[in-house]
Amino acid sequence: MVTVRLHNTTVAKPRRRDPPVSQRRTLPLLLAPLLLVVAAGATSFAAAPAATQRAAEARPLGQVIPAPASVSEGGPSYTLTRRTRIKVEAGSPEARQIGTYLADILRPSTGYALPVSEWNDWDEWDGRGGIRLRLGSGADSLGDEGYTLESGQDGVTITAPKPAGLFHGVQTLRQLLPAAVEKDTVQDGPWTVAGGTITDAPRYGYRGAMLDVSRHFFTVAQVKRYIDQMALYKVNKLHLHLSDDQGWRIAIDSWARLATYGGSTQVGGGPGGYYTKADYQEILEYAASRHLEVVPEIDLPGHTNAALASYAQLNCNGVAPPLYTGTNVGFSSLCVPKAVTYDFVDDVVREIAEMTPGKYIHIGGDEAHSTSHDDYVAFMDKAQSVVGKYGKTVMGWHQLTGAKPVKGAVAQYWGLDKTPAAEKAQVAKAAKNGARLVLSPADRAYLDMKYDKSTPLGLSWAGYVEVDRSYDWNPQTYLPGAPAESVLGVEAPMWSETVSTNDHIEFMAFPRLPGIAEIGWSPASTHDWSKYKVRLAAQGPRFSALGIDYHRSSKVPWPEE
Ligand code: NGO
Repeated sequence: MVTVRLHNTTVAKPRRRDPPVSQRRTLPLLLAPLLLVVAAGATSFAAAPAATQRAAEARPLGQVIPAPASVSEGGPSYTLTRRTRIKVEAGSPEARQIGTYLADILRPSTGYALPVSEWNDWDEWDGRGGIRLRLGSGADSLGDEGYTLESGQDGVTITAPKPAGLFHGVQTLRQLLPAAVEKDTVQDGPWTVAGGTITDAPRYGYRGAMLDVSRHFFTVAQVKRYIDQMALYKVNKLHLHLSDDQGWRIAIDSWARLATYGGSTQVGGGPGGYYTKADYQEILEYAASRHLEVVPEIDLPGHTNAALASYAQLNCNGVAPPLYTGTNVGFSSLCVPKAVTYDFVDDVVREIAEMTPGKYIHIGGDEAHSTSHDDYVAFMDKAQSVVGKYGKTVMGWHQLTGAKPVKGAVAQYWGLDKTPAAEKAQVAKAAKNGARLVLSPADRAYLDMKYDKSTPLGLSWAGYVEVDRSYDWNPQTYLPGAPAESVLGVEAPMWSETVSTNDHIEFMAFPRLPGIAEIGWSPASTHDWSKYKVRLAAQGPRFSALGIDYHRSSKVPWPEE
């Protein structure tokens, strides 16, 4: 692993011993067959592909992903110069942190000093131009994550009720500047932002991406790199799948062997790894600095071979199975009748709850094929009450709706379009009874599915998921009968049976992740594949400038690079 400075943070860049995935033509990964039993007022944006844009021409204000809620273009543009300064709301450490984050992105490519300083007398602006990050001032209706961005002759002003809104506004500003602004060496300008106003706020509060760090372990630096990529598209939840049959990835003091032994391998037999509590803290802090909440998952009662291998007493027969490095699912289960099982669950949930500031703890609950239905229901009852006891909100895969979800529990739907109506109805019924939903339909939102049959990585049990298919669905109407208000949002899971490097993550996530992010953020009225694909195409040079090895899907009119 080599490290590079990216946006003032040391992050990992995959070492390119192999050619990037986008240049591979064959199928390099021969996996054991995966045995899965699937229970399973906006404007229109006339975007010009980047290659056809003249350098001096500012990109249209609406050429952003996710599409802003409302755009009003017009008036003079603003061009950054070496005199540009960044002024942030006085007295807000968070606003200052966001100003510094923005400066760290802009300085290497523009070569400008871009000093960051505090300001509080916004009516007495000194007229020298600049970027202003303002908190409050009448924008309260925009909620926790909304913002306005006003661009004119003397600068760009982002105003938000809360710091998260400022941060999202900064992502919009990044995308309004030429793609070369993302590079880490000095580039030619001009750095011009078109004139006008954007008023923006998200459709859903939950816009997630999941990383399976169990099937293959990813280092803190690798996770940080993905966090930075998520933040660019206003994703605000990082779901970490921290345990599975192949590896336990988080240190638990009271059950130390979970990590030291249970985390010692991965799919294919590599060395695996785990996060110490300090590592996990580092991920939490980094995510928080990008205004993302971490949702930790301990998958129970199935998908637990790594735990069962670490402690013999967790097995009904008292015998620890060997560690597992294949890709089958559904063969492991905690011992539901044993009391020690609940000591284990209590200790694990307590230690994770103590470390995690976010409100959710995800307890899995998928593919418990080695647990009887009655045992499953009994187990999920107890596990949910432990999550509640430690003050967190239960999240689980949607099989939880086949047990007794506690009030306010969040069920994560991972079925398919063709999942039997009865199963969808069970989820919708739970939603009518107060469960809330996060939608991750596997044949739409799973980033580990192949794009098409020639994709060199990924699985295909849910079918091929091309870029248009992953974008073209509506969370509000997706599950018939589920009340609209039960839908908290969407999440794009990245399972890692075939994914083991940042290059792999990036090839599978880009360009599908920005589409899921847009479904979560943008008003339904902006949803239009024919327009979206043009905006997506314009992101290609930005992906490249960031070193993201993306899939140049033939569905998207990418510019020449
Ligand atoms: C399923 C399964 C996971 C696999 C994944 C692969 C869920 C919720 N359980 O999704 O164990 O890794 O598919 O796509």
